[in-house]
Amino acid sequence: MSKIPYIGEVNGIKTLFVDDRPFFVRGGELHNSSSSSLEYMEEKVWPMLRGLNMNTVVLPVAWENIEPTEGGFDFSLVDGLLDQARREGMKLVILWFGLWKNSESNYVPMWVKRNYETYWRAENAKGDKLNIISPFCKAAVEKDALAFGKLLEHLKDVDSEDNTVIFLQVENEIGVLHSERDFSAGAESLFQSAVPEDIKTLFDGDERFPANMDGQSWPEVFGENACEMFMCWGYANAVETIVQSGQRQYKLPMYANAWLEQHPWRPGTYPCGGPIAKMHKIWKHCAPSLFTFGPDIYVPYTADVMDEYAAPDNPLFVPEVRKDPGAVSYLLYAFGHNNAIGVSPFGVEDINADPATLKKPPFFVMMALNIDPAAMDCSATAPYLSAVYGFIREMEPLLLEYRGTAHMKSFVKHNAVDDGIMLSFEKYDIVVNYGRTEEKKPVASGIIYELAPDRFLMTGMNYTFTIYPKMGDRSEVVIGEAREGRLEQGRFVSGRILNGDERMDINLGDMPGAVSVEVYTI
Ligand code: N0T
Repeated sequence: MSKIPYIGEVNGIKTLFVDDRPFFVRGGELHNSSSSSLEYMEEKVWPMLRGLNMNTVVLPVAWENIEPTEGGFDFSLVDGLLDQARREGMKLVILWFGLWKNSESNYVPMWVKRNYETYWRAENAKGDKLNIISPFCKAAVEKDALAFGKLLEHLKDVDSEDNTVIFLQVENEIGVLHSERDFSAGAESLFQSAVPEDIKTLFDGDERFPANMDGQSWPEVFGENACEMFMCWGYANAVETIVQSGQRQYKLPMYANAWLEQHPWRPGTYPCGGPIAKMHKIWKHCAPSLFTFGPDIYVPYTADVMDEYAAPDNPLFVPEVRKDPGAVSYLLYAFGHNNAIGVSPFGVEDINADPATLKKPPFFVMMALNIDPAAMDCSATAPYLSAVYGFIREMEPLLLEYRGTAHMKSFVKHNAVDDGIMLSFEKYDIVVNYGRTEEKKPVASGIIYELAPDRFLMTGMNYTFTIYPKMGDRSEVVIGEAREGRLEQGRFVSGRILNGDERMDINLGDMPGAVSVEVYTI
């Protein structure tokens, strides 16, 4: 048996290890229904993924796929997906669509759907049943946990030699939609009961809440935050039960993903109770077996979300992000700035598909997300995604060596009016000038390595740069030698020496590239 994938550290930075070596996930997530059919995968998915320089496919395995009748487990679909992935040389991140998928309970088996008395639903304030099994329904959580345990037991049997599955997502975009919380009788009695000791201790000293919480209920203690905190507590406890059941069988790393807190910003308009950034404290406390909470990013302020979710105790994994050419730039930034475990554009099989066959996202979704429809167009993405993923692969040794040091700095153009950044290094300051944002092109982004005080490696796309002395230093900085080139397993392979006219106009173009620069002062 080879070593099971795990989250370890390199230079103090949380890193995924597969086969005991650091592994950067260059992923893509499939549409929800693709992996429910092996034939569909063969015809419409795998051929579309070739040539993109991906190393990982993120795909759903649903409870209804593996336990069609109660206690009757069938892993033929899972086995088929594993075989196909191995043949394609891809790793898998499995999305466990159990009790909850985008809030609702649509992926539970029919025998669970029909038995709404045992597996009771959450309710809105008016007492209408929602299509969401309540996280406070112990019977349902136990059944999900049992099925998930069986899945992990099976993976241990069939995959512990190959490590095809590198980690799993548990449920999908959890939380109550269309209601600010679960008002069912089962939830209500807990909501009105005293806040549990551990939660009181967790928020001890938080000035938003009363100093003495003894014997007080959720609304008494947490006021207008009560609904969301209460639902987080309910969901996170349920998820921890499910995760533990799986990890008892086979201890693969696991995470949960979040539908962001976004327009129109009220809990219930986005799923209430999910692991959004401001709820990480309670989620981390109640679901400590998860290694991270990943953001699903469709909003235009992509880099801000990455920055918000990346934290020392929350290594960045982006399970879903837009896949237009502009968004490709953020993938480089995620590794360069946020030390990401991995990234994964959503619906990645569309990238190589005939654009005429693709469904457009509904207009109201685009409106709600404040996204220009052009920004969702992925018809021009393939060459850029392929190049950026190839580039990241060849950069891995540099990332591993320089991450966490002051000798590596990464940037991305945050929005159309963002025109650059000044980066401070030991002997020089470098001003990066971002290129214009153009439709169907990557936006400016890059990583600059300070290889020695006088030597820099500029990588990325769509920018120019000026190297200045430190403020107050009156010397003149001159580029002594500039070379264009490419990266190969962490080494710079030189192409032309850029002198003469070319030296006056050094820039990084639309495709990710590398320029090495040595300066001197006069
Ligand atoms: C995502 C994806 C998939 C009115 C949507 C995004 C995926 C799920 N949800 O294509 O269904 O499985 O995780 C939610 C963002 C919606 C904003 C709508 C505003």
